[in-house]
Amino acid sequence: MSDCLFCKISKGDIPGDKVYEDDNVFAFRDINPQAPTHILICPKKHMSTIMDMDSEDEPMIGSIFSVANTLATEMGLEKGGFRLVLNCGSGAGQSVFHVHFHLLAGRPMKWPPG
Ligand code: IU
Repeated sequence: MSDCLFCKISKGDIPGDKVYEDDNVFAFRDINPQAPTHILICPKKHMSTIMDMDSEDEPMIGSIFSVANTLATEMGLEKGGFRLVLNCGSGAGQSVFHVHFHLLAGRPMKWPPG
């Protein structure tokens, strides 16, 4: 989508600190980190929220979990634990309307989230 910030980061039209990219998924460091490690893992396909998903998107969403696994392994996050979070809708805290998972690690996490 032409006016989507994360689509522009995906295409390299605006800078992002990318840590992973393949044909379907990209990941970059959050500009306003909420933990020592805070990465956003996104599909390249533009979807505003997961409510835009259909069944053909299931493999791609599965790939996002594989990417989280790969990054957590590479970055040594498993021992301390990490959180994978998706906000759906402004009421849940979503502010950028391109589907993304937050990978957060490096500090104690509380439950429930605020
Ligand atoms: P949210 O779940 O939609 O609230 O998450 C959006 C995230 O995108 C949030 O953590 C922002 O700090 C982050 N972000 C970014 O990394 N780069 C940007 O240019 C903008 C937002 I705008």
